[in-house]
Amino acid sequence: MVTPKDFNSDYQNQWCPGCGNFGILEAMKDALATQGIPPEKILIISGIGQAAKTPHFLNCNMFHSLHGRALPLALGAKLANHDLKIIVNSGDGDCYGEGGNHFMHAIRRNTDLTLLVHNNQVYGLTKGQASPTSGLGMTTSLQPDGVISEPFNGPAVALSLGAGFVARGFSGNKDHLSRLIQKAMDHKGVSLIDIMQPCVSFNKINTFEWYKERVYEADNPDPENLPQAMKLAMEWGDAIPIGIFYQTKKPDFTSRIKGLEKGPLIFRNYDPEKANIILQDS
Ligand SMILES: Cc1ncc(C[n+]2csc(CCOP(=O)(O)OP(=O)(O)O)c2C)c(N)n1
Ligand code: SF4
Ligand SMILES: [Mg+2]
Repeated sequence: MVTPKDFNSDYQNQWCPGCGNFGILEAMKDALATQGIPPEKILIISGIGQAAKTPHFLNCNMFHSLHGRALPLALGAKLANHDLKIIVNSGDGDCYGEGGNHFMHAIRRNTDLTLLVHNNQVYGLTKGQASPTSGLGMTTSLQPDGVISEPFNGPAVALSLGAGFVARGFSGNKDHLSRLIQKAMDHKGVSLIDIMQPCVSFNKINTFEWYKERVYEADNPDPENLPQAMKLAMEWGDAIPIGIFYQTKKPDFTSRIKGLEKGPLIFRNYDPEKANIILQDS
């Protein structure tokens, strides 16, 4: 039997006390243990940022990569071994800003992975500058007159790009988030959970209290109804829905590749002579 404790790691955690990332970490341990997936069967990949430190604090295979570059690495790992369960932990800056291009193409390709975006609406690691999701008018050390650009809505963009699973979660509701993560991991193809994650040090607007007054649970009763999903994704302000906004089945990237039908590449024999022939011909 796998328990949440099996995922405890020895790395020293230096997130600020009270950070919303702790709720996400606990929800992940709970989800992985409830699913009974042993640590060695999971690969967690991240970019750079506070969110991207998450894999250090989980005892399983991990790759802490470059800013915005977790998704292409995940695609490479999936091509090498499409039996792996892959989770990507990314921040709002990492995924929607620096890695925005990869976000778009991971959805278009429908790479089979679960993408957890820790959305604290700031660049936490670099001390609180505005991120793509910061609200209009929010002041920061770098935006003393307030943010002047419209915030990026990850779930709405994912829906418009044809993502097969789109959800929003809240790090202050661990049980609900654990359920979302499990559903996302069961989904074949890319699954996005945009997680509202208070940054207690640098975001004094979108705090736990702010969210608790607004968040309500609302799965889309007809999960393939795209207009209804878009309505939920766009709802923001006095009331903010959390839940599964959209889910539909479609072939994932590796299942469309004929050469992978015989099983994962890592279990095949590597013949350097054949590779040399291709290299010489090219
Ligand atoms: C190519 C590159 N550009 C910029 C940085 C500096 N940098 C490190 S983390 C970060 C922002 C992280 O913000 P986010 O992804 O929202 O993560 P958070 O720390 O808020 O969890 C930036 C700009 C970097 N490390 N590499
Ligand atoms: S700076 Fe913000 S996101 Fe980073 S650990 Fe502290 S509270 Fe968490
Ligand atoms: Mg952030």
